Amino acid sequence: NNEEAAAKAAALDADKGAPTIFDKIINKEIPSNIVYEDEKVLAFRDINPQAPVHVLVIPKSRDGLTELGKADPRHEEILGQLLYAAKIVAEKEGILDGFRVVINNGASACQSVYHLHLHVLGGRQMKWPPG
Ligand code: IU
Repeated sequence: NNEEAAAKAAALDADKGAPTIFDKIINKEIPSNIVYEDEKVLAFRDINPQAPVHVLVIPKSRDGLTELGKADPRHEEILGQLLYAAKIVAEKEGILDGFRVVINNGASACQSVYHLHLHVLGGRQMKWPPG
């Protein structure tokens, strides 16, 4: 379908080094609602929230991480930092008692932006299995 084709095209562009919308958010060319930021990581509210708390946690440098499936050993440290930042976000948002961290990888998992991002979701009862 159209969405899948668009996601595949976006993945190809990103693999060739094309910037994504997240670069503009990182560079503050596009405003975002920042929840947490440090030297390596940025966390900001999703523009289309799927839960009362929906925050995206991204590496400031994509460094080839268009998707988790492209990770290699040099990414081990940033991957840990992203997951730890997800915990800090959950703590700041007051959802440590129940929250979900999601990574959509690839078109068939509905990934739409090809710059690795963790979704931190909470503030409501989550369901399982996810769709
Ligand atoms: P996905 O896992 O690639 O589907 O997630 C991309 C998310 O980025 C999605 O939840 C969008 O709502 C969100 N997003 C955003 O927060 N700001 C934007 O400018 C764009 C997408 I484009």
